[in-house]
Amino acid sequence: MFGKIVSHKVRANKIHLEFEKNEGIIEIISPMIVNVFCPLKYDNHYSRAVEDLKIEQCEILVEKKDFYIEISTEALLIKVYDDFKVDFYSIEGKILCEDFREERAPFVRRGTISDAQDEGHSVDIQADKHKIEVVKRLFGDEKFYGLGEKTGHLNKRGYYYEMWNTDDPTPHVESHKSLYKSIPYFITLREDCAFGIFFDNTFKTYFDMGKENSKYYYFGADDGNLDYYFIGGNNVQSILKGYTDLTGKTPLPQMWTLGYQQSRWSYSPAGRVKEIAKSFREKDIPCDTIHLDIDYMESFKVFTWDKERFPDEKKILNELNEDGFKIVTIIDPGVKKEKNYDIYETGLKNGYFATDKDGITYVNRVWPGDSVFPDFSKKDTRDWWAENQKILLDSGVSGVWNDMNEPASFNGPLPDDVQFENEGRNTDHTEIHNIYGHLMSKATFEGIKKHSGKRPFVITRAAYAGTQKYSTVWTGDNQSFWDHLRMSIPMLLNLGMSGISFCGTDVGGFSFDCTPELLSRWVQVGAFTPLFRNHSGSNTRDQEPWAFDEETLNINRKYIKLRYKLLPYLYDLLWSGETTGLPVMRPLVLHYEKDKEVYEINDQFLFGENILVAPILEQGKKIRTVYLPVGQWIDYWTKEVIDGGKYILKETPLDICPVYIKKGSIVPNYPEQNYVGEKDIKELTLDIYPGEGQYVHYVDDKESYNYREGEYTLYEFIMKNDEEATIDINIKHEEYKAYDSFKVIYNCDITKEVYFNEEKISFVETDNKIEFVIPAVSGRLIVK
Ligand code: MIG
Repeated sequence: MFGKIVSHKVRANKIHLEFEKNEGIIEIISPMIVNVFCPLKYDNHYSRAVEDLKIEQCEILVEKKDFYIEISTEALLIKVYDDFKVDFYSIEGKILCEDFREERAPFVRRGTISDAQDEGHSVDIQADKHKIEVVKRLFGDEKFYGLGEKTGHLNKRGYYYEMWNTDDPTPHVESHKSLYKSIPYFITLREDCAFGIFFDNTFKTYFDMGKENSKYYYFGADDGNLDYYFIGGNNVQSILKGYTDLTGKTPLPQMWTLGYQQSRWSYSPAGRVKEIAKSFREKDIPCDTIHLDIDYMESFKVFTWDKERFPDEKKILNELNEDGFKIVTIIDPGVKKEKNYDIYETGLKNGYFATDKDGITYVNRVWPGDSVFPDFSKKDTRDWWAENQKILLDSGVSGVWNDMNEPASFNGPLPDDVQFENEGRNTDHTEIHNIYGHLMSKATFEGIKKHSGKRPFVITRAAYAGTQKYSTVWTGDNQSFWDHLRMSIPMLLNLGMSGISFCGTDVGGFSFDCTPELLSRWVQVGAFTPLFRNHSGSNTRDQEPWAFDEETLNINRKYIKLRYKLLPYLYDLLWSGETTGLPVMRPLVLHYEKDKEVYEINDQFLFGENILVAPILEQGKKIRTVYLPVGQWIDYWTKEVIDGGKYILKETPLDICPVYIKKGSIVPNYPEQNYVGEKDIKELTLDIYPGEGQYVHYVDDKESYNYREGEYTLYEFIMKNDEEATIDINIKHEEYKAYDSFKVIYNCDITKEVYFNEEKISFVETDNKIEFVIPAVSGRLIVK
């Protein structure tokens, strides 16, 4: 495809290579990040994921050697050979990533496919050669993480996936090569080194992570440019930072979006929505949000209300808002083809819809019947769609849920030849498919931002790399299966490893009937997932926290209340994630990458750095092993201090989800509330697990962008634990009126005296802990 290197030129941060048959460019983005590019289709990246490519000026050395061109930054050494083979080394000379020089050689496969298929078996077939293909050598010590929303386990090594946004209602199992989202990015962890590869190509892409043969792995595409980023780093965390520096960070959301959310297909009519709201308050279960699925619309026409079911939507939404409920409405991309329906007419008049190859508006069937599809690849269409969000906001809607945006239709994916404007580079569906939902969420985000001034809440089903900037995601139509609860953990963890911090699954499962036990265990996981929404499909039996029996209700209440208690901690995680790119839900490997024991843990995760969750994912299970990494951990329920670096056994009656707090943690807690903002919280509880540790707590108005102008307050806590324990409290930034006092829960019962700024503080002693109150000012706390 390339042939021999003919010449090379250095232009600023780019090394242009001329090969016999093609050209290639190595672009140094930063000392750690390198782009490998060949303009097979376009002369430039025209990326939909990397919207603001920042080049870090750095020293680059380029030298021609006998058989290759050597490029070095202060962190990486890159060797480019004939045929555009590129090898990456650390600056110390350790080989990190090497192009495979031989031909692909699949493991042996025998028998005839057609016989098996005739009998109805689904069979894996041998993947062809792809138009674009980069094959890398497997050294044998690789673990792969990321690739967005895939079925299977945490480590993707040994499996094959495709990136082609897919709405497949059959139960998601390991043979699904693609689901709703396409995030062509993965992290490779090897012994003593790690790196990321982001293949920024929106066509259908292919990722074989060593399935075809254990000597190599590859990624390929049907079309587009050869355009991938090699992201080096000292550890997995810094790679995630590098990737999100490119594609964007999950922004801090409004705090209410982190509360509990209740959904169903569909709460309708208005009276039913009111009934649901009332039940939450009556049954003493906190809840912030109720979702309206497709039946609130008139004939499924987007941006309309069914006037029979919701005769006065403004009035009812206003009443719900006053009771502390936010309303989120679903919006699909398909616009009903109907004369005099103004969304359709306006779109048609302005050429906002995708067309067939003859330029005629393309029509397919979705919920509204014959529908047309906005061309979100075009800025004018996005601006128009953004304006339409105002219609919802004016009705009192607080967030928008984008569904069916793979895009899906009742006849499967749109045909390949549907035409899109693509900002002047006219193209067809094969290029736009994987970014359709991404661009729809971008439009939705921008509209809500413009018209509300607040941090938008958008939920999308389809996504591409970088969607985290605009939207939270849910993992689509799972089923009320234990298998799906189990699989949700690695799926969400890998979404987090792919930059999407704010994600969740339908708690309780979407299709099929949930059981009381499954809902009880699922809500225990949900309490620790960033998006905490119970949703279920049409015709499945009721799945609200109270739908079954007293025991299930109590368990739901217990864990939803725990979630509300932890809200300030969760909010801190999202705030810090804006800088670090680290997700809320983390595989243990993100913090303990030197510990081989954690590489394949599929059934435990960290909720931020300080809280380890080891949920029950099997029916009837009343005891489980938990791996505690090195250090000391405190059982959240019993307060027992346990040495880590080993497996322990934990008994798990139905109301216990094993949770451990790292020694040296300070966990901020809120008092009980029915919904975010119900109380003006003037006293923050600090749940302290004595030891060495630091914590930063962030406070702002919970909804606006004023924090970006500096309107926030930061408390820093530095805890030392020598003879006597000291906690230094420093207010690092104070431009938002936060707390008057801290209520300290100090989880240690051998205390004799407490001093704050040298003043003696009285405390009460309860089992295993003491409690006292101090003013929320800078100072030194001493516990003897
Ligand atoms: O064809 O709007 O994944 O959450 O409830 C089904 C109805 C369309 C699929 C979504 C699901 C939603 C449902 N939707």
